[in-house]
Amino acid sequence: MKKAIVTGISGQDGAYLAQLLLEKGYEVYGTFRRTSSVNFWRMEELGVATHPNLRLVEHDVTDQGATFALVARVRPQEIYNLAAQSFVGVSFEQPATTAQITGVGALHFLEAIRLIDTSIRFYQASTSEMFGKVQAMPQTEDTPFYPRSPYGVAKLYAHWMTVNYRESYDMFASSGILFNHESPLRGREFVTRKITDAVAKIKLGQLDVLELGNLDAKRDWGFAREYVEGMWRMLQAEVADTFVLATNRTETVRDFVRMAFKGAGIDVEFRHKDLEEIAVDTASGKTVMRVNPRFHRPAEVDLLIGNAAKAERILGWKPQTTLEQLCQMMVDADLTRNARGVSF
Ligand code: NDP
Ligand code: GDR
Repeated sequence: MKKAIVTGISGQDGAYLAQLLLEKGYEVYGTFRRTSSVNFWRMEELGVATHPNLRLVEHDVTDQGATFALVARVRPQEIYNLAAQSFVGVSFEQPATTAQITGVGALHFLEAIRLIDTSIRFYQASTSEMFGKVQAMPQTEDTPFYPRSPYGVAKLYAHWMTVNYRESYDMFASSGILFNHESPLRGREFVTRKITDAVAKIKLGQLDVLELGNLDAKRDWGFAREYVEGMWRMLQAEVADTFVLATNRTETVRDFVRMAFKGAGIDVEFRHKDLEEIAVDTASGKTVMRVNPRFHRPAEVDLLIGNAAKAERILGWKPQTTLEQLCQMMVDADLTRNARGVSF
C-alpha cells in the first residue's frame, strides 16, 4: 500500500485530495496543526473523516524538527504540501507568519527529503498569485513572476526552492501553479464562497446585503476536485516539473455575483449610489450587494487567466466543470446548509 503525507488536510484541497488518495488505495497521513477546537467538517462532508486508511497526525509546518521526525517515521512515497496561510488579504496583516508557514514550511519538507530519502516524491502547492501584476496573457509556466502580496512572495520562495532542490539534488519535486479553484468546501472568507453563502442567506431572508471589495478583479476559477486530480497526476509523471492548472476563462467578481444571484433565482442590476457600486434585486428594488472599501487590498492582482496546455499534453489533465455549473453547485450547497441552520 502506497503511503502519502498530505499537509493542510483540514483545508479545501486537503479534503478532496484525501478522498482521491483513499479511493486509490493509499494510506493517507493527513496532518493538521494543534488548535483548541479541531474541525474536520470538510472531510466529514465527503464522508472520509473516519476512513480506516486515514491517519490524522498533529504537525505544524513551521517546526523543522517535527517535519524531520514526521518524514522519518512515516517514510511515505509521496508528500503533498498543501498547508499554508492561504488568505491573501490576511498576508498583508501577518506577513512574517505567512512567510514562515507558506514559504519556509516547504523548505522543511525539501530538507527532510534530501536528508532522509531522496526517492520521496514532493508536490508543492504553488499559485497563480505568483504571476501577480500582469506580464502576459494567458499566463503559462514561462510567464515571468511579479507577486503583489506577502502571500505571493512567500509562495514564490517555496516554488523556487522546489525547483532548486529538483535541479540540485535530482529530487522528484514538482510545483503545481494552480489558478483559483473553488467548491462547496471553499473557506467562507474567499470571494466565491463569501458570495454564494450570502446569496443563499439573502434568498432565505437571513441577510439583507452582501458587502464586497474590488468587483473588477478578474479570476480564472475552476473546480477544486478536478485540481487535486492534477496534483496526483503530477507525482505519477515520468519526470518532475512545473505545471499550470487553469480553465483558460476569466470573469470579474461582478460577473460571479450576477451568476450566483441568478443561481438562486434573483435577477440583479448593478448601479452607482453615493459613488459606490451596488446591486439591486430587480423584482423587489432592494439593495442586495454594496461595495465596502474595507475589503479593498493594499495591492491587487487585476487579471488572471491561465493556459494549462502543458498539463493536458503531459498529464492528460483537463478541466471539465464550467463556471456556471460550479457556481450553481456552490449556491445549492449553501442554500441547503443555511436552510438547515448549518454554516461552515
Ligand atoms: P485552505 O486555506 O483551505 O487550507 C490551508 C490548510 O493549511 C488548512 O488545513 C490549514 O489548517 C493549514 N495550515 C495553515 N497553517 C498551518 C501550519 N502552520 N501548519 C500546518 N498546517 C497549516 O487552502 P486550500 O485548500 O484552498 O489550498 C491548498 C493549498 O493550495 C494552499 O497552500 C494554497 O495556498 C494553495 N493554493 C490554493 C488555491 C485555491 O484557489 N484554493 C490556488 C493555488 C494555490 P487550519 O484548518 O488549521 O487553518
Ligand atoms: P485570491 O482569492 O486572492 O485570488 O486568492 P479571493 O477569493 O480572496 O479574492 C479574489 C478576488 O476577489 C476580490 N474581492 C474579494 N475577495 C475577498 N476575499 N473578499 C471580498 O469581500 C472581496 N471583494 C472583492 C479580491 O480583491 C480578489 O481580487 C485565492 C487563494 O485561494 C490563494 O490561496 C490562491 O493562491 C489564489 O486564490 C490562487
